[in-house]
Amino acid sequence: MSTHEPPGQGAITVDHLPPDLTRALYTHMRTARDLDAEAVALQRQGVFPAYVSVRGQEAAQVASAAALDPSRDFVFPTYREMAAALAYGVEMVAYMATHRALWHGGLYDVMESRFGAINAVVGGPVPHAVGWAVGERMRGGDGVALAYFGDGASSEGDVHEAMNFAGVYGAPVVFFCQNNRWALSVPNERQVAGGSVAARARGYGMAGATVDGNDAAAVHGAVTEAVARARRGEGPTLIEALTYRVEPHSTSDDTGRYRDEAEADHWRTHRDPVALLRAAMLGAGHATAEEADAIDAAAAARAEEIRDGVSAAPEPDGSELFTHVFRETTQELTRQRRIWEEEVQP
Ligand SMILES: Cc1ncc(C[n+]2csc(CCOP(=O)(O)OP(=O)(O)O)c2C)c(N)n1
Ligand SMILES: [Mg+2]
Repeated sequence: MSTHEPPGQGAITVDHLPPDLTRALYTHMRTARDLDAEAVALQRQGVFPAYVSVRGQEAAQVASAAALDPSRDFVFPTYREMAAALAYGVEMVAYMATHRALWHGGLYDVMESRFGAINAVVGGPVPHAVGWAVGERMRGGDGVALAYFGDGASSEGDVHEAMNFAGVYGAPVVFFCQNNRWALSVPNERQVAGGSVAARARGYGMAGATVDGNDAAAVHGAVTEAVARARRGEGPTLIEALTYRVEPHSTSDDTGRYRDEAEADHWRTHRDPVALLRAAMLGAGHATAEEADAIDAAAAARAEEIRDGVSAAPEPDGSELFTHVFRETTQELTRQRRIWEEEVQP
């Protein structure tokens, strides 16, 4: 079995989830789906220099972030965690401003939102999460760190070191791998030796689990359990959520050069996490079709509002380029600033 045959090819169930939680997950996933489409359009219109789509990964991101407590936990994201940011309560105009490259690392407050800066270093958020978690324990707090990373990141040295360190110190971390089958143009079979990221947990002395990443209820259950374990002081967990990147790696990528689009179509048609959750929610009687339609309409309206907010955000003053590089500026930087003032500034 390939790592990408999900455990249940058919429907998912939310019978065991509280109705309000089911509706909240659906609302965030639906909003993320619409905002993602708006973001791709903004890139095409030249408002964003580039964008990385989360389409198809909404269940993995929303259900994992929703299992945390934003008042005491801390999230360490990659560049592809828009749906997690939304579900975690990050201010979304400020978050999306990062993709407009408006300011160093975006405009949202990392410390207040407890959602780290968007990190484009593959594997980079993982050691950061472990460092924070060890610090949190030394401080006597009961917060838990969640590190997002991809299947490609799982082969980075940083990730190995971070996991081993967390295992040795029993750090309160949830390592959440979104295995979306592709690391840019490299498929799992050329990236993940042994075929399973989750299986490596044993070697690091921690709990490991594989979960259907397109099943919001399954993801929420697995992360809730891992968070509770970490909070009890019983150490880290490695969760591998099997999902699929249905869009290109980024708006600059051309999937025609390396994959058969029939594979992506299969996931789009049969494993769409938003459609799966909607059907399960209606099937469980957690919402009526009219209520689901109302959520859809509200989600589209919110996505448009965020889009308009980020499009209208003012350009920063270009001189800020030089402001936060060094506490005391260097001669070279002063020279560059003078050239910028003379030649570039309108
Ligand atoms: C340390 C480092 N090496 C290489 C890159 C270039 N790069 C950007 S994204 C990417 C693929 C990452 O794949 P994965 O971890 O599976 O995440 P996904 O993009 O699928 O979400 C690579 C190689 C980088 N940004 N950082
Ligand atoms: Mg990947």
